[in-house]
Amino acid sequence: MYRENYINVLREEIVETVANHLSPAAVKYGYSEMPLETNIKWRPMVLIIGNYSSGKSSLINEFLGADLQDTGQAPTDDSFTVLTYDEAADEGERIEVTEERDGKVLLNDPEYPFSTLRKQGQRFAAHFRLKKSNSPFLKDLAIIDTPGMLDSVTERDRGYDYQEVIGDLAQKAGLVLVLFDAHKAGTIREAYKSIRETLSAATFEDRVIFVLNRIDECSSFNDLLRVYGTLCWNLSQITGRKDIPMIRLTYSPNAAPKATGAAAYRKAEYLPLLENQREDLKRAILDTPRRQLDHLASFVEIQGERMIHYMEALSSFREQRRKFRLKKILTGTVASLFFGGLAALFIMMLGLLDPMLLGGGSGAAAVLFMLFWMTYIQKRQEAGFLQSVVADVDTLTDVEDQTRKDSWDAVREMVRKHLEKEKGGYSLFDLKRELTALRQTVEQASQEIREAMSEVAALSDDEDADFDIPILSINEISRPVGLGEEYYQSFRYNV
Ligand SMILES: Nc1nc2c(ncn2[C@@H]2O[C@H](COP(=O)(O)OP(=O)(O)OP(=O)(O)O)[C@@H](O)[C@H]2O)c(=O)[nH]1
Ligand SMILES: [Mg+2]
Repeated sequence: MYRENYINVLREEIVETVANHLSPAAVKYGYSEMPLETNIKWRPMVLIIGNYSSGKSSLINEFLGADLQDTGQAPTDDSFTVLTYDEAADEGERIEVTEERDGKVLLNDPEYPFSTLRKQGQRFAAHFRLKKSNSPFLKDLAIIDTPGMLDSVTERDRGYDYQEVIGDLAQKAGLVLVLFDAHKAGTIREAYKSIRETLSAATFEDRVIFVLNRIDECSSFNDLLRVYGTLCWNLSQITGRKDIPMIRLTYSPNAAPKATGAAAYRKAEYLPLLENQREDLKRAILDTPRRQLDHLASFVEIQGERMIHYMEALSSFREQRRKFRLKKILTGTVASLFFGGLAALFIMMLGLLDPMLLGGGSGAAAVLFMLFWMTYIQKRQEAGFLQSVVADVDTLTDVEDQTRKDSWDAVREMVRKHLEKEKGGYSLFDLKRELTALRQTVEQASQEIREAMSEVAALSDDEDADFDIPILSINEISRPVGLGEEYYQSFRYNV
């Protein structure tokens, strides 16, 4: 219990760190439209995807200990269902659905992390819902049951972008189970592609578990081996890799028809050997909160690194523009002086040699020219400068190693779009100050999170202790919204 609580508190603290120390600058400088914690603020989630009738809902019911999800032959359920724990419900009662919420509430209530799916529209909202239950399995995690995958032609009729929804949910999830049934493995290709594209390569292996389900339907052990072999081959085709990911083999005893006679005897020979696979799978699912912590720790490091790179590029743009401006002002001044000289010459040629007239005339000409230079010529040159930087944003940064290259790849387009839209209209002074603060925050937070994580690894379940002390001291430093001077000072003197 202690370990679970520690994990929960640590998760909340990491989310708080992101919300207080990363999000304000992320939103202010257009690094992210939504606060960065939108995707990670809720409970750890397990996303279950797979072909239709691959037994997703049956397996979920098996784990939850009651038939909370509809199951059936042929495509049964075309909705995304979030199953979560009802803190208010009585645990001793029969396991059941205690409350339901529809998609609109889920997409609009800031308590939930699904606002990013609003853009999928009405049809999606109508196929999205939440069920609360008193199943103890859900105490520290939520499960998302998904509509079965169909072939790609039928997918287009859904009225929302199915692949995009899967990709979005996979990003929020701490664990993704990809289910296959013995008969069809091919239709998984597109969903696989979308999760491969949205999940970072660093966490992909740790985040996805492949499951061959309904193995009780194989007619013999040999048949199971054949099915397994086919799935491995299909997976290597889909993933484009020679090494096969680990595949768990399981089935849902409650969904499997009770076989009798010779068939039962045949099945009995291999099924008992594989019972432990379902237990392993269950353990892996229950370990999602701990896995999620790993993701959150790398989330802070990766997002921090990228944000720093992003803000460095914006800062570099303003530095370059300042140099460009100075150069142009200098050129303008020289040109104005020259123009003033020309005016003096012209006045002299007219035979007007009064020194007051000469001085006044040439001075006025110089000032007028300078005004013209500043308001027209220089403006145009600056627009040209902005365009040339936007066309080649790589000039804004050095990518000296692979880590920098990766973070630059992730933010390059964002930098370009931001410059194009905002045209550098932000205060360089504020930006630099916030960048310094961000560097310190990311360094301190990463270190504290790593330390707390090794404490989690060392904790055993039955340890009993009090821990109302905040785990991450970085959260003691409060930050007023808008990252004003006050914040900066308090940060400086506290760290
Ligand atoms: N023999 C056997 N049948 C199963 C197993 N799991 C599910 N079934 C049956 O397969 C059918 C489909 O199961 P569901 O759990 O509805 O599958 P699903 O993946 O949720 O399907 P959709 O929601 O329609 O995509 C049902 O009739 C189940 O009873 C299993 O492990 N063994
Ligand atoms: Mg289902």
